[in-house]
Amino acid sequence: MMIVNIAGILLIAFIVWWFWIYKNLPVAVAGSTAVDIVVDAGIYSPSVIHAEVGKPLTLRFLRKDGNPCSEKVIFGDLNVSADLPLNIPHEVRLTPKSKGEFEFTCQMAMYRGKLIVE
Ligand SMILES: [Cu+2]
Repeated sequence: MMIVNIAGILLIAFIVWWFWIYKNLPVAVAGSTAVDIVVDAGIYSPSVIHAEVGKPLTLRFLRKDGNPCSEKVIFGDLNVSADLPLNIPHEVRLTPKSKGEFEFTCQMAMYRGKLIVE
């Protein structure tokens, strides 16, 4: 009984870590060079990108996940989407027009990333 409880607590701790801590850790700052983002195992890495208003940025997605759902990356609020080929880097260029936080996701929003424009 005790072992079951401990296993349950460990499982909960793992889920919390996975969804709230680990997924939000990697951060990149967009500058004059492209930001490389790996799409694999349910995570955009890095998943938080900082950018500046009015400055063009290039996000270079490398999709390693064969799941067809991950082949699209959608920036809903920015009206930008792209098809990501498998294992071939694909560049998405955009220029944020306003400050704010803009989410980008795969088709079913299992993959989630955030563009923070300052
Ligand atoms: Cu998906």
